[in-house]
Order: sequence, then C-alpha cells, then structure tokens
Amino acid sequence: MDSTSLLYGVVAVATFSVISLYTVLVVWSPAPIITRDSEKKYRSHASPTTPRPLTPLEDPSTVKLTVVIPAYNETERLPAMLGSAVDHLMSLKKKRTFEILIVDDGSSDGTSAASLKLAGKYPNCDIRIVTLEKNLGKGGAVRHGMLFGGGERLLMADADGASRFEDLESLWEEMDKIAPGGAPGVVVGSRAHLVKTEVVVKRSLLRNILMYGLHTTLRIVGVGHIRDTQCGFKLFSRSAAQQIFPAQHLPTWIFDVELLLLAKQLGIPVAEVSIEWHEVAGSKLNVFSASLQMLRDLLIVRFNHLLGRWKATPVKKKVE
Ligand SMILES: Nc1nc2c(ncn2[C@@H]2O[C@H](COP(=O)(O)OP(=O)(O)OP(=O)(O)O)[C@@H](O)[C@H]2O)c(=O)[nH]1
Ligand SMILES: *[C@@H]1O[C@H](CO)[C@@H](O)[C@H](O)[C@H]1NC(C)=O
Repeated sequence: MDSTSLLYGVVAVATFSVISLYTVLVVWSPAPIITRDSEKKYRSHASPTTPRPLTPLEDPSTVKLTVVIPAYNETERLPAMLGSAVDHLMSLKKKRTFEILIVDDGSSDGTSAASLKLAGKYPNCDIRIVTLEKNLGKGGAVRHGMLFGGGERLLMADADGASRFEDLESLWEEMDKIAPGGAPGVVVGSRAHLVKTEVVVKRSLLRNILMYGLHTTLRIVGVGHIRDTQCGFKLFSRSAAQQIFPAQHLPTWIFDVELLLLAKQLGIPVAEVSIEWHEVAGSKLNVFSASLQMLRDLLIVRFNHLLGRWKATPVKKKVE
C-alpha cells in the first residue's frame, strides 16, 4: 500500500518535471524567423529606389560566388572591409563572377543608405543591399543572406574586416578538394593556429576564460573536432547551404555552432583552414551576457534535435 503510493508519487513528480522541462524548452526556443516581402528584394547602385528580387537559394546559381556581409550599425567599419573584398575579387587573374550581399540587420545608424552610397564607388560590381525590418542578430542576418544568395559558393564575412579577404583563396582550394563538382561541403576559416600568439594574449582575461569555457562546452555538445567554431569567415557550397540554412533556427551569436551541428547531422564534410586575423576595435559584443545566452542556446539546440522538434532534411540527390 505504502509502496504503491510512493510509486504514484514518483511517477507524478517525474511527469511534472518532464512537462515543465518541455515547457521551458518550448518557451525558450526562438520563434520561427519571419521573412517579410520587402526583405526578398535588394537595392543597388543601378536600382537605388526600385527594389529588385533576390535569388532564392532553391534556384540554380547565377554567379560563382556570393559574399554575405551581416551588418549592424556598420557605417564606420564597412567601407574598408568592402574595399578590400572588391579589390581582391577584381584582381583575381582567373575571373570569377560574384555578387556581394550586404544584409543590414535593422541598423539604426543608416547602414543601408551608407552602403548604397558606397556601392556607387564600385559601379562595375554587383553589390546588393537588403534591409531587414527588425534587428535579428548576426545569425539571422547571415541566414537571410544565404537564403537569398545566387552563388555556386557562398561566403560569410564580417563587416569589421577582421579576417584578411585574400584568404578566401585558401578556403576556395580546400573546397575544390572536399566538395568537387558542386558536392555539399563547408570550409571554415580558423584562428586556432593563433592561440598563444599575441592576438589572443592581448585579449582580456575574461574573454580568454570565456573562450576556454566555450571550447569545453563545444566538446560536450559534439563539435569538439572543430577548433574554431566562431570565426566569421566560412564558405559553403550551394548544395550544402541549401540543406543547412533552411534548418537553422538560432538568430543569435552561437548560430555558427548550430550550422556545424547541422552539417554533422547531414553528413556534410567540414574542413578547417588557417587564416590571418586581427582584432578590430568596435566590437558590439558583450562577452559576458553573450556567454550566458550561448549556453542557453546550445542547450536549446541540443534538446530540440534530440526530441526531433528541429530536423534537417537532406536534399534528395538528383538522378543523373
Ligand atoms: N553585435 C552584433 N553584430 C551583428 C548583428 N547583426 C549583424 N551583425 C554583424 O556581425 C558581425 C560581427 O559582429 P561584431 O560585433 O563585430 O562581433 P565581434 O565581437 O567583433 O566578433 P570578433 O571579431 O570575433 O571579436 C559584424 O559584421 C556585425 O555587423 C547584431 O545584431 N549584433
Ligand atoms: C546603433 O546606432 C544608433 C545611431 O548611431 C544608436 O543610437 C544605437 O544605440 C546603436 N545601437 C547599438 C546596439 O550600438
């Protein structure tokens, strides 16, 4: 008699806990990202007032490369970064068609207008500006640019110009190796070789401790094999992007990890290539709150995947 009521008690508590945990998960999970109609169009130097439709990721590619630049309040830092990107792409001996897609992440400093003006400096380049109506966060901005890029390969690159744009060539060559002929593949820039060098030592102690915590957590979550998940310089083949980005849910800072977890689940090869890096002033990241948010978001991703609430579906291979 006593043992039955104990059993009932245990079952009741367990049920209650599971329901509570599930509720927390649902409440904490980010709402699906809504794409507004205006965000499916871009403005450019050629068409500054009449927006034109962007290329949906499901469509066949229209150029060799799309550069996606997430930009939040970047009027100050964008000019130099865009300049070096254009210089590099125009100076290539083996010409490569490209488009540059600046995703203004709902900035309030006039990033879109400034970008449009800036694009006028490079009239021969296809520089597209898409303005998100609301600030989504870096993950949401990158995702948006990828979902509307026309490249056979798509690169994400930070507006701060912390990475050397020429290093794209190392990523490109690696992609030729791991994903020849348009196969799915991801090549990520890595700053891991810079650990223990000046760049890292110059970072604050708090930042380094948090970085260490991040790496430990990443090992637990399942992307410990990637030495630098957070580098803002990553190249995707179109077929990889088509599978990964529609399944991305996180608009926040830790979205890179979600992308790598998705690649792993989908069996898409991921390679790491060392790149140059220099810390640029003007980071808008608060490391401490970002770390707490990161931990929460990693748990959300992990549990949503475990419970099958979030799923990545591989694109069916075309029959030759
Ligand atoms: N902080 C922030 N950045 C955003 C947002 N949306 C897009 N971004 C872009 O994301 C990129 C990286 O943002 P940063 O604030 O420079 O990040 P960071 O701390 O400098 O990153 P590190 O270079 O690794 O130090 C930039 O291109 C931003 O413009 C947002 O909502 N917040
Ligand atoms: C963005 O820029 C605007 C205008 O300069 C400023 O008011 C706002 O605080 C900035 N936002 C952030 C998060 O830096």
